[in-house]
Amino acid sequence: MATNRTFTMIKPDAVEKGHIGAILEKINAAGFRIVAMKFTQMSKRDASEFYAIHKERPFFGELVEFMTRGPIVAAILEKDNAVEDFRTLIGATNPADAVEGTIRQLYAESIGENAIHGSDSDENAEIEGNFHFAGREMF
Ligand code: 3AN
Repeated sequence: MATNRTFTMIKPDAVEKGHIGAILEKINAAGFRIVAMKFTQMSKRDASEFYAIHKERPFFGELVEFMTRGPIVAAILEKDNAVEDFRTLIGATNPADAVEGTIRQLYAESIGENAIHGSDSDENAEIEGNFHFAGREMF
């Protein structure tokens, strides 16, 4: 099913620095509606499962450590063309390459600690959203 929803996480680095409010402001200003949201912390097991697709990558251990070191905000967002428009709003994976005004250009430190996640396809939005909001029938 093509959806008008995507999934996001405000990552531990951005939460630690107090950027939750500013990031949510940008998300709302860009026309996304928050349809589900929670403040939570991932366990090592959660993060390993969530990022299983990257398990052979050299940065996998670092990624799991980082994503579990503090709380995150997980949310499901709705807007026409949500997945693609949200990827545009957050900017490139490496903040050094992110376009001016994007969330990663404004709030991210590095490719490893890059402030925010956005699903890269409708299919992954559904998988990732259901991972964090199981049983809520968001997709
Ligand atoms: P995106 O989050 O932009 O879709 P992916 O799917 O390539 O990027 O990577 C998933 C996550 O893995 C990134 N958000 C980032 O935190 C981490 N990551 C990607 N590449 C690297 C890298 N070279 N070194 C450390 N962490 C990385």
